[in-house]
Parts: sequence; structure tokens; C-alpha cells
Amino acid sequence: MQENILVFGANGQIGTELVEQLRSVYLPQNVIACDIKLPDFEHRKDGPFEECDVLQKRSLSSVFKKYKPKQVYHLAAILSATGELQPEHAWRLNMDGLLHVLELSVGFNVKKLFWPSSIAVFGPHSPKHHTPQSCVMDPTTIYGISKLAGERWCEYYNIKHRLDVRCIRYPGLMGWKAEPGGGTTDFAVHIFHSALESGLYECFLQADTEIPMMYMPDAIRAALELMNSPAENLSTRSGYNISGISFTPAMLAKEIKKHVPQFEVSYTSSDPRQAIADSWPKSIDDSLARKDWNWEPHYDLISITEDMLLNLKK
Ligand code: NAD
Ligand code: AKB
Repeated sequence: MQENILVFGANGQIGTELVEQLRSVYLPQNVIACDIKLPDFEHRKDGPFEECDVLQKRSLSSVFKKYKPKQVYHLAAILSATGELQPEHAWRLNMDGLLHVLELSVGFNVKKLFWPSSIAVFGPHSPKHHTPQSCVMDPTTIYGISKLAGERWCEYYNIKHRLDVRCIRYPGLMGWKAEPGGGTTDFAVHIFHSALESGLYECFLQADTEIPMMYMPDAIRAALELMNSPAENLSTRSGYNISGISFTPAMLAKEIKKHVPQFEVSYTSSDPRQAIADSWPKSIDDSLARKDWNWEPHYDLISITEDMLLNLKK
């Protein structure tokens, strides 16, 4: 009999693709998608779903009790841009949700827990280029503050409770299967939809804002590779830097124009997300992930653009 895997925040941008991938590796009935939001109609029969709020510890506990999971992926969170609109709620969801999952994972003897951190842990005084694994971290968003605190809690639970928790600091993620959920990097998905739908896009970041990004298949593979790595190879439990590519909105627009020549992009002059992007790194040094668990990205800007357009056209 295969062991159960719980995924909290399963119906978001990452969860949609992660659950699909996990269900292709394990038996679909062993991968339990959990969210406060119901799955899209076409995914309702793909596998088990539990309507579950990570802030409600009692009902969360009953899901752990029902499935006795051996692996947990905890994705439920509020992202950077939405977080600034409701900072208290973002802090509560991102912190209390994580603490509930950490505590229940110890209580129910979960073997491995995956929790995604973000490049948002870095701030204006972190080195901008090839930002190292360890450096000054002074996040200016409530999202980044919650991710940095979350990293410390993960490390703490590993040390104090021997919980095998594994974390990645994701850059901005792009994919065609699910909408992004309120981040500063959402432009990199919206731009493709607009290119195909109207041929026009008004970008909320300035043309030359360089930002670390990654294609979703690389991001999902990273999570599974980290989860399958021998514990003794892992030298940090707080959050591995991983790098995909770095580009600006102008570079992305130019690449899309090769496929959609009439595509036009304009740039908004003042959007609060600009300050968030400006506080983040431009590129990431992921040498520790490469050394500890052989991380390497597969997709570059050319292949991402081709694949996004091909699939969105379908
Ligand atoms: P998302 O906003 O698309 O999805 C989050 C999901 O959590 C949603 O389906 C939402 O319904 C669910 N949720 C919200 N509140 C909940 C609650 N109280 N209980 C249970 N579920 C709840 O987010 P995402 O982009 O899929 O991100 C997932 C995780 O990865 C987050 O922790 C995020 O910080 C991290 N991350 C994402 C990116 C990215 O670019 N997408 C980059 C870095 C890190
Ligand atoms: C966001 O923009 O908030 C996310 C992230 C980089 O964590 N995509």
C-alpha cells in the first residue's frame, strides 16, 4: 500500500501542477489535494479533495488524522502584491498556517514536509546580482518578512523536533496551466494571455526591471528532486536558493514578438509592485543547491516562450 501525501493550497498556481505531477508518480488516490477553494470542474475526478482551511487547526488536524500522511506539501499562502493590501491577514495565514502544519507534522510523524520560501526573503541591502545563499536579508514586504520568519521556523523544527522539512526559495514562476495568485511576478504570465487575446499588454513593471524567474516544470521538478534527496546530503533546512533565468519585461516582450509580431507592450509609470520588484535580487547564486542535490534548470527564455505560446494557443 502506498503512503498518503497531503498538499495544502493545492488549487493555486503551483499546487495545480504539483498535484498533477505527484498523481502521475504516485497513485492518484494517495495524493490528497486540500484547499479552501474547490478544484476546477475538470479536475474534480482526478483524485481525493478535502476542503480545508489551514488556519482552522481542528479541521486541519482531522485531515491529518484521516489520512496519516507520510509526506506533506504546504503551499497555502498570500503572495507579495496581495499581501501588501492585507498585511495582517497575510502574516496570519503565512505564519499561523505554517505553524499549524509544522506542529501537526511532528504530532502525526510525517516523514517529509515541503514548504516553499521565496526570493522575497531578500531586501534592498542584499547583493543584487548572484545573490548568495547567506547574506544580509532585510525584506520590505510583509510577504518577505513572513517567508524569512517561516524559514527560521522550518530550521527550528528540524533542529528541535527532527522534522525532515525541506525548503526552496523560488523565484517568480511562470506556467500555462494555472493563473498566478497575486504576486509581483504575475506580469510574466499575464503578458502571454494578452499577447494571444488582444495583442496589447500594459505591464505594471518598468521595461528594464530585471527579475529572477523560472518555468513551472523546472519548479515542480526541483520540489520533487529535493524531496527525493538523501537527508544527509542537505546542508540547510531554511530554504535553498535556486536559479532559472533572469529577464526584464522588455526582454520577454521582444521574445514574444518573434512569435506574435503585432504584439505591443506599454508600461505603467507608477504601480506599487515596482518598489517590491526593485527590492528583490536580479539574479540568484544557486551553487549550494547544485552541490547538495544536483539542481540544474532546463528551460531558458526561448524555450519557455515557445512552450507557453504553444500550450496557451491550444
Ligand atoms: P496561489 O495564490 O496561486 O495559491 C495558494 C492557494 O492557497 C490557493 O489555491 C488558495 O485558495 C489556497 N489558500 C489560501 N488560503 C488558504 C487557507 N486558509 N487554507 C487552505 N488553503 C488556502 O499561490 P502559489 O503561487 O501556488 O504559491 C504557493 C506557495 O509557493 C506559496 O507559499 C508561495 O509563497 C510560494 N511561492 C510561489 C511563487 C510563485 O511565483 N508562484 C514564488 C515563490 C514562492
Ligand atoms: C511573488 O511575486 O510574490 C511570487 C514570489 C517571487 O514569491 N511570485
